[in-house]
Amino acid sequence: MTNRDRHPLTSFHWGTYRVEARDDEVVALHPFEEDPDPSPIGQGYVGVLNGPDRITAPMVRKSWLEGGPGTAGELRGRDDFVEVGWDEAERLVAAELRRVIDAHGNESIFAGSYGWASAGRFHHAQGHLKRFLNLLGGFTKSVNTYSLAAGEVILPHVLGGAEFIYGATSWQSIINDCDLMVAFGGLPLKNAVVGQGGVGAHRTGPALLEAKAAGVEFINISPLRSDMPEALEADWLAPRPSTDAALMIGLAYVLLSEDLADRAFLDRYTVGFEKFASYLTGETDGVAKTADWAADICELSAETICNLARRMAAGRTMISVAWALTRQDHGEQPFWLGTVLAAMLGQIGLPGGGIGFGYGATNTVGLERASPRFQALPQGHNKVKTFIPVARITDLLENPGGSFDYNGKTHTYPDTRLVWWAGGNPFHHHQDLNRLRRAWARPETVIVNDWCWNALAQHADIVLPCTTPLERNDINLSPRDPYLVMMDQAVAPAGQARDDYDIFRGIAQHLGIEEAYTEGRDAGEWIRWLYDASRRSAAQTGVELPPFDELRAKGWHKLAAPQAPHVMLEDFRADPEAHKLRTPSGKIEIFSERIAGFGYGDCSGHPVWMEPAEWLGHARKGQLHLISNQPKNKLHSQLDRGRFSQADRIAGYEPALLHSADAAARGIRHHGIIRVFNCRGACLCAAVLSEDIRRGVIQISTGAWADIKENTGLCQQGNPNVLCLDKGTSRLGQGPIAHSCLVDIEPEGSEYIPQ
Ligand SMILES: Nc1nc2c(c(=O)[nH]1)N[C@H]1C(S)=C(S)[C@@H](COP(=O)(O)OP(=O)(O)OC[C@H]3O[C@@H](n4cnc5c(=O)[nH]c(N)nc54)[C@H](O)[C@@H]3O)O[C@H]1N2
Ligand SMILES: Nc1nc2c(c(=O)[nH]1)N[C@H]1C(S)=C(S)[C@@H](COP(=O)(O)OP(=O)(O)OC[C@H]3O[C@@H](n4cnc5c(=O)[nH]c(N)nc54)[C@H](O)[C@@H]3O)O[C@H]1N2
Ligand SMILES: [Mo]
Repeated sequence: MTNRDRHPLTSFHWGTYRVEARDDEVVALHPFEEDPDPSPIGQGYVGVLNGPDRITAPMVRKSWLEGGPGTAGELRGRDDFVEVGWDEAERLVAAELRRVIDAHGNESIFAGSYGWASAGRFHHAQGHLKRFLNLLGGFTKSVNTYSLAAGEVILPHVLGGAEFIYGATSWQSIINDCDLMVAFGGLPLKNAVVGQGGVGAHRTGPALLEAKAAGVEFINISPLRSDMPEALEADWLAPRPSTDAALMIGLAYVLLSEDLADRAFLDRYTVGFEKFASYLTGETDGVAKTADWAADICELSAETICNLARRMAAGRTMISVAWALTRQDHGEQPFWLGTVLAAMLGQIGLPGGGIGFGYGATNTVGLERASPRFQALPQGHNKVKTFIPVARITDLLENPGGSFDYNGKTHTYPDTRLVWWAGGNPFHHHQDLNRLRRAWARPETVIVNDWCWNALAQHADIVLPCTTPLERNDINLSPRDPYLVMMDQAVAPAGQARDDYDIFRGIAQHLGIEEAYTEGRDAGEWIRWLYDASRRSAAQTGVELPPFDELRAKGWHKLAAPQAPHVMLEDFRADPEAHKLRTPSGKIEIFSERIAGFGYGDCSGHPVWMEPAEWLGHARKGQLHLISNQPKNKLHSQLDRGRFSQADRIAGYEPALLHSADAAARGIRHHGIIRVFNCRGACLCAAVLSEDIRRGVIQISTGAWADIKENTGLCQQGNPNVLCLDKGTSRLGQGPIAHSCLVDIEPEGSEYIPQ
């Protein structure tokens, strides 16, 4: 064992590291020796734990403290904070919970609290928040994710479950048997560094190189060339953003008209193809969805579309549809259409072929691994039935008593009095932040657990400072990763920061529910309890885990990979009667009677092309399509102020990538400061000129900490969510549509007026 191997291990969503600390300061994070392709993102922790953005004591917003709940909500984000002791903070929170529950009921507490928090099985912020509030009678929750809400809602209708997202055919199967990988939204390695719950060893980068070496060819369909690693020598097709549905329909038309569709597969394994075929040929609406029709919409040539369809039919083809394509208007359609295309090719359930949802979106998709069931912290029971689709947060706050549609039913927004967020950052993740900010003024109380002064903490009334994974013991026990890692505390907590568990325990004491909340265990005892229970349940599925003390001594354990490469829907293909899908027909639903029965104009019985709310097809002169994709140098907004993320800033500004010709037309120079704006807001960025982005598109990564304090609607920091549209994908999925957004740009300080 070298000196380095003696440093304690810890896991983050972006990798596992050995942490070198001196005098309670983290000085370096060394890659885990098992990781062939480590990520540098972890370096962002060096220097921030005791830095200027750390929250070191419980804080209460001044007006709220002086005037009580409901005072001057419009000052949130601009008010001063007053430091209080833990005891006072606990008493204030306990009393406010009592008041709100007694006067307005539990449904007036919104604790949907979406977000990625940190890796670690026990110290999962949302898990504790929910367990705690359930003991008090519950709260209004949120359903689905920002990642792919529309996908999570459509797939059960089409394939009978959302588990296919993480149940993709393995990389090894692609390496062995695939000829062509067609990736709508690319295979961005920048995203594959991340895996929710923690990553032991990075697999996607090496797997792609193995596939290339084995002769797999790649097609990158994306506005960005960089969405496919250069080494894959992919063909790059750059359709207009938010038009992949039209492109897929054009491809389907070519397969149908050139008799390339596998009729035997469609007959045996799917329902409703004939109805979709009538739409393709124009029998239903008088418009044939030919390659020329698609070419007009997505601005690829008809020849390109025909050739792609023929190439897909010529060998074993894996279609990948990025999660990003669900985060656009009508985001249900690309997952549905990708499935229809794969069904027409007749390759679903064959090694190396068919469809995968979001290869490259995380390290998890395609990873060879066993999936034992691990024990989670018991959450108790939420008696409250009200919920929101996760991205309807602003609607909830604006519209108490209002109704919304979701997946076939109509529901009502409760009257929210108290918002509690732990482990997520809506001032990062939500669209149209200026609108969110106005709605955010309405609740009487906002409580936030976080460790740093990001825009969310600044917009709270009561701020409860928590620890980071480096300041506590935990265990990385993710069913989506083969590595189990003991996460050992590396440094003492900064200031008065506490584990979320202890934050809730303290408040529970004031409410007389401490024993019910802790069940008499401290954090260490809970971690052992979680592990022992996981070990027992893994053993039931034939997976042997080492005893806790053995794991602790070694630091990590790797689960054996399954022997045969996993092929999604292999069973169904082998015997569709014995392995019926959980759809109403038991088959793949190209036409869904159930969805048709909902009567939604924006999601009908079979997949179709619909114009997005914002796209280049109806842009005003000068407008560009904004792609606000995931940042390569961090996870969402986490560690934005860290040195790794800040190193990519240009004179302090967030980079915005645009085509050199688009820049020249507007008098914008490389690294010039630009104002990016639309009717919803504006932000400042530094222009980066390139030929590797489609013309008419501008790209700004998400993640910059919103700085919208001054009520001007302008974010100095370059957070694209001041620009993005806040609207549901459809009445079915109600997912976020961040990627369907038009903007104008101008050199900062110019008088340029858009026409
Ligand atoms: N425009 C645009 N917007 C997007 C997207 C996009 O593509 N474009 N993508 C969307 C997607 S896919 C997602 S998943 C969301 C992500 O949105 P979020 O998951 O909300 O973003 P994070 O920055 O990861 O927020 C996690 C927060 O938890 C805090 N935290 C970390 N560890 C702990 C802990 O132990 N305890 C507590 N209490 N807090 C902790 C962090 O400091 C941070 O504030 O963003 C969405 N927003
Ligand atoms: N480094 C890093 N990795 C991450 C994350 C992170 O914050 N940082 N976040 C993680 C999370 S929570 C998630 S959900 C996943 C998300 O994974 P994805 O959803 O795949 O992420 P994005 O980066 O938004 O989008 C991928 C690419 O799709 C392309 N794209 C956007 N719109 C269109 C379109 O209309 N058509 C086509 N053809 N292409 C389009 C964009 O160029 C973009 O780069 O990433 C995960 N991985
Ligand atoms: Mo996500």
